[in-house]
Amino acid sequence: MERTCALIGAPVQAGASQPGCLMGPASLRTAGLAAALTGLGWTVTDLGDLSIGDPQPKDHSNGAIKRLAETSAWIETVEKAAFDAAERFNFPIFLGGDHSMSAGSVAGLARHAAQGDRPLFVLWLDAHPDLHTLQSTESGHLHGTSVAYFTGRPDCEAYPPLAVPVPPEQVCFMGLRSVDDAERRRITSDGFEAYDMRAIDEMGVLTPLRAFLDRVVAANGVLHVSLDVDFLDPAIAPAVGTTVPGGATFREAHLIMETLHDSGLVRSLDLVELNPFLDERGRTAELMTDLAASLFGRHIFDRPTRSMR
Ligand code: NNH
Ligand code: MN
Ligand code: MN
Ligand code: MN
Repeated sequence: MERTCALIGAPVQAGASQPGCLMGPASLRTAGLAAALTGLGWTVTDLGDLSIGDPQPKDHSNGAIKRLAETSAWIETVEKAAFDAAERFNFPIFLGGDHSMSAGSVAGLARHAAQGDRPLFVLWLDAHPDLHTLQSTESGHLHGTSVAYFTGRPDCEAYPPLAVPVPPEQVCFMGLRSVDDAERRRITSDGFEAYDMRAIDEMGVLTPLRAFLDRVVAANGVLHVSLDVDFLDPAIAPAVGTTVPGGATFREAHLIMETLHDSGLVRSLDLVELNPFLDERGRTAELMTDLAASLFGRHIFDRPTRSMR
């Protein structure tokens, strides 16, 4: 199999509660992401950073919303870049940037997967489900709206039109521990697969992950992974504006990545919400890089894999 990987920087911070994610792509590059993947046998092409022009201001009836025009422009730009990268490379990695960029990456990847008649599944590793619409967000921070957008929920019409929505049943949340009321209602009513931190405490990460991967295989799907820094416990990953105590441990996160690698199902990755201004001597950037390396096949010992494909 050809192993070509593209790095695409999306220095977007308009959707976050505080500035700093702008520096995320640079920090991940500094941590040695490209070299780590090259060392694992991948041909890595760094496509540099995307940018948007100066968008026209956009008003919205929800007065809480912050920086709608910029976020919208980023979604449109990242959507196109994701579609193109999936066309040209086996494995695009999107370097954030706040999580609003995943509204664009997932939308573009879903459009590409549909062209090949494959359903796109999404593993959303995050303390938050990011399921607010433009009506329901109270904070107005638009990084909390990505999943609502790419699953095609109403009340996201101020964003760019969505070509191919991802059905909620094809989305799996792991690591949830900060869920707003409107989001909780949608998770139960819309058929998302959702594992909160209590579920991980009780079962570990493998049982839920394998249940989801079995569904991806059964549907002949392709899988996208969206990794928000705040999925991880703040004790090991301090570089994020929205730390929530009680997150995934170092080994839980690596075991997820190792298992995803063995599955052979993953075709793309977002590394998002890294705020290098809040990091400690680059440790969060290094951890995110090491987690990506595990997803790309770095391992301790060889072992017979529970091969899925
Ligand atoms: N649900 C909150 C909001 O909408 C928090 C979202 N923040 C995130 N999401 N970091 O991953 O404001
Ligand atoms: Mn193609
Ligand atoms: Mn998020
Ligand atoms: Mn989050």
